[in-house]
Amino acid sequence: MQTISSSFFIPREGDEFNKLYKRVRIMPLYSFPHLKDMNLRLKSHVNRFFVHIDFDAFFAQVEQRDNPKLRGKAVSVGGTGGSRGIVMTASYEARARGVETGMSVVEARRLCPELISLPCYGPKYESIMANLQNMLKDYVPEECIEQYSIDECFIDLTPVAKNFFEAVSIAKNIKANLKRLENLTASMGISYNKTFAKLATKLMKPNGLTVITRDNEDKIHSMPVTKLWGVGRRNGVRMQVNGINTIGDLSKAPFGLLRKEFGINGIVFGRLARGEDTSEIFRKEKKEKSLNHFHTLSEPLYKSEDVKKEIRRIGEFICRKMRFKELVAGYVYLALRFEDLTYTSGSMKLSQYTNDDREIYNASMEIFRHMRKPSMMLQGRQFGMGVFDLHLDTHTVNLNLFEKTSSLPFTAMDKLKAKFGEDVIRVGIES
Ligand code: TTP
Ligand code: MG
Ligand code: MG
Repeated sequence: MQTISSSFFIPREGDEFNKLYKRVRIMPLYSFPHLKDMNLRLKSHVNRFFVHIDFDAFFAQVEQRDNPKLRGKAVSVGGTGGSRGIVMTASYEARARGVETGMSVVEARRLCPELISLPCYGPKYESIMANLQNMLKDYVPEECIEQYSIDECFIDLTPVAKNFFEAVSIAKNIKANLKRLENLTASMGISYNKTFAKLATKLMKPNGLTVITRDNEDKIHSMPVTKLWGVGRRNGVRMQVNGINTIGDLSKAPFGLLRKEFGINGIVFGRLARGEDTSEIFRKEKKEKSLNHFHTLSEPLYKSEDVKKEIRRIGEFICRKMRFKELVAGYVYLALRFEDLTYTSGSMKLSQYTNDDREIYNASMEIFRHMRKPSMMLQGRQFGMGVFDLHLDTHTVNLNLFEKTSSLPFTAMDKLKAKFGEDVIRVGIES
């Protein structure tokens, strides 16, 4: 996939602002490991290597990068660029003056009169994370990368690192590459589980890199318990009442007490504090793992020509469904049931995730070439076609806009089809 520099985006202000503001995802995609995410059967959870990356003063750092006049100054992002609004983040210079996330810009100005308040430009920040995700694919398979929030991700280095020494050298390489690619700094935490990696990142900011092994866990244990993900302010207060102030205290608390006070979450908190987070990389996938369409043919098929037409018709229908749901597929399959109820089918891995009519058609025709064909003597009675290994299309949608090869105007066609029916317009697939 092509990588575009995020500085490509030109900030827009005024009326556009509200729209852009809404596009920034503030909530994490995923909160914290649940009991169901823990692989409780995993016996050895110590020989794993996770890296957590979190950009430093993310939105503010990006704005300072793109406008040299803002460097070294107290800058906040959020609000309308004037005095209204809330501080989403502040540069380290502004933080030194007491400006914090969540303050109103008015309040922040009171603490720091020279504060420069800037509007937030969501698509730019999102594209930086997309570029980082893309870059990480040079280090590990995609399944080992988890985007956790707009400025954070986890990487499971277990398949590529034999020990902490190797994990650290890969992490350093990623850091240097990120600086080169985006000219931004991020802090990193490395540990044998995701929870400790995430906590480790907080230990050294900005531009830090902290390694937590079994031998220096006391660094994590001395952190306040409220730093643990999932322990909010309310839980934090209840823990303090029970004498649990640090993560170390939590790691020593009896499970009976934790269960009584916090229910099943208490057990999870206890395990996380003990370094027993056995959760894996979590990938955001849509529930629908497949989309398919089967139907009994009104007229039995026997000519390859007719099968071809059917493939095209159903393929377009499935692709339109995928585009509507913003999904892309990794596999396509085809099935044909004959009059004698025997059955032939085949599937194929697509060369890249797609919802493009032409690619699905070409792949399906390739499958068909290897399938048993209907004939006059044994006609096809039921036709089925489907796609699976579905993923959300976010990256492709954003980045394809900048690719040189023009894509077909599928969205416009989809609208026409929805209005006038499937046959109104057809792509010249067999070019
Ligand atoms: P954070 O990683 O929490 O903060 P940060 O990157 O600004 O600073 P740090 O160096 O401490 O990591 O959040 C990432 C971005 O998300 C942040 O730049 C602004 C945005 N954000 C919000 O819009 N609202 C919020 O409540 C928080 C916490 C962050
Ligand atoms: Mg950050
Ligand atoms: Mg963050």
